[in-house]
Amino acid sequence: MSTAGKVIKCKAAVCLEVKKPFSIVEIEVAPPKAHEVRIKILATGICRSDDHAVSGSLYVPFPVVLGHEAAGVVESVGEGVTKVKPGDKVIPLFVPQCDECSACLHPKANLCTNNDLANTSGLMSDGTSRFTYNGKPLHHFASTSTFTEYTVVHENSAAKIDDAAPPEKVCLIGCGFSTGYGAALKTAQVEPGSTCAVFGLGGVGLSTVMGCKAAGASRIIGVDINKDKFAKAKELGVTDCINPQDFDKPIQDVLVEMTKGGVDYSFEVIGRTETMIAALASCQMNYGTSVMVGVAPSASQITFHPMLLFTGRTWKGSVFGGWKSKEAVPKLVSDFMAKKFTLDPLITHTLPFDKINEGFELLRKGISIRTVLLF
Ligand code: COD
Ligand code: ZN
Repeated sequence: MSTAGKVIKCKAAVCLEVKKPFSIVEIEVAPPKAHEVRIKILATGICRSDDHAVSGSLYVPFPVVLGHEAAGVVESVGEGVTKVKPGDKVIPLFVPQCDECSACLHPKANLCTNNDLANTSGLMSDGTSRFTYNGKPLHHFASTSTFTEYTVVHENSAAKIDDAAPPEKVCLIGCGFSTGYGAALKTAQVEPGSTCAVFGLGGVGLSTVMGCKAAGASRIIGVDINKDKFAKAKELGVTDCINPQDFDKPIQDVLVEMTKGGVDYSFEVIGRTETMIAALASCQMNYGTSVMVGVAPSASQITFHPMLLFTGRTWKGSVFGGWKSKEAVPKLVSDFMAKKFTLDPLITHTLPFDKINEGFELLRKGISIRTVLLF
C-alpha cells in the first residue's frame, strides 16, 4: 500500500535536550510539501558534527532529529519536484544546491545561500517542521536529519545517485569523505610533489589525506594527539605521523623544521582555534596555503599575529570540500563505483540503528573512524 500523501509513523533517534543520549522513539513524518522529497533512509554515518550538536558546541535548536551523512531511497515527492522520483536512490545534502543564488551561479562557490548551517532555524523553508513527536514539532538539522527511518528534505538537498551504489558505504559521500577529499583536491588544489600536513586524523582528516595522495603529494604529515590513529593514516598515504604531545615546542615549529621552511598545504580537520593557528603557522610563510575544514565552537574567536598572513600565506575555509553538492555527489559516487577510491578503511564499525548511542560512545572514546548505522 502506498504511503505517498500520508503521515508515516516511524522510528527515529531524537535528541530531546542538549548533552542527553538519543531517545529511540516513534515519530510522525508529514508528507513532503511542494518542492520537497520524503526519503527512506537506508544507512547513516555518525559524524563529529552531530556530536558537536549534542554537546552544545555547535548551536542547534532542540528537540531535534540530527544526522546528515546518509543514503536512502525516495519514498514520495511533493508538487513540482522534477529532479528525483519515488524509487530513486539519493544522498541528502547538508549544503543544498539551488542553482539560482549568487553562490550557486558562481563557478568558484559552493555554499548555497539557502543552507541551514549559519542560521540553524531547524525548519523547512516555509518555517515549519515535517516531524512530530508526542504532538509537538521536532527540529530538522542541516537540511537533512537522517537519524530517522524517514526524513523530508527540499529537492535542492537531494542528489540522485547510481541505483547500484551500496548505501552502507556511499553514505559517507554525504559528508565525511567529500568534505575531506574535496578540501585537498578542490579547495587547496594540492599539486603533484607537494608537501602537506593534516591536523586531525578522524574520518574527515583521513579523507583529506586520501585527497592529498590522489593529487600526487609526495609528503603527507599527519598530526594527531591519539597515536591509535597513526596506523590507518599510514595505510592511506601519510608518510610521517606526529603527536604534538611528544614535543616540548609548538607543533608548528616542529613542522617548519621537518620541512625546512613549512609545508605547501596544511589542513585543520579538528575544529579548534589553537590548531587552526598552528596549521596556518606551519605552512610556508610566502606561498603556503592553510585550509580550515573544522568548525570551532559557536562562540569562539581567533586572535593571531597579522605577520602570519602579511608574509604571503593564504588562509582558506572549505565547506563540503568546496564541491557544488548536487552535481558533485553523483560523480563522486560514480568514481567510487569505478574504484577510483575506497571507503572501506573509513568504516570501522557498522551497527543497527537502535545502537546509535553506542556508536556515539565509540566516536567519543576515539575508537571509531566512522560508524555506519543500518536501518
Ligand atoms: N591536536 C591534534 N589532533 C587532535 C586534537 C589536537 N589538539 N584534538 C583532537 N584531535 C584529533 C582527534 O584525536 C581525532 O583523531 C581528530 O582530531 C578529529 O577526528 P574526529 O573523528 O573527532 O572528527 P571527524 O573527522 O569526524 O570530523 C572533524 C571535523 C573537523 C570535520 C568536525 O569536527 C567539524 O568541525 N565539523 C564542522 C565542519 C563541517 O564541515 N561541518 C559540516 C558537516 S560535518
Ligand atoms: Zn559531517
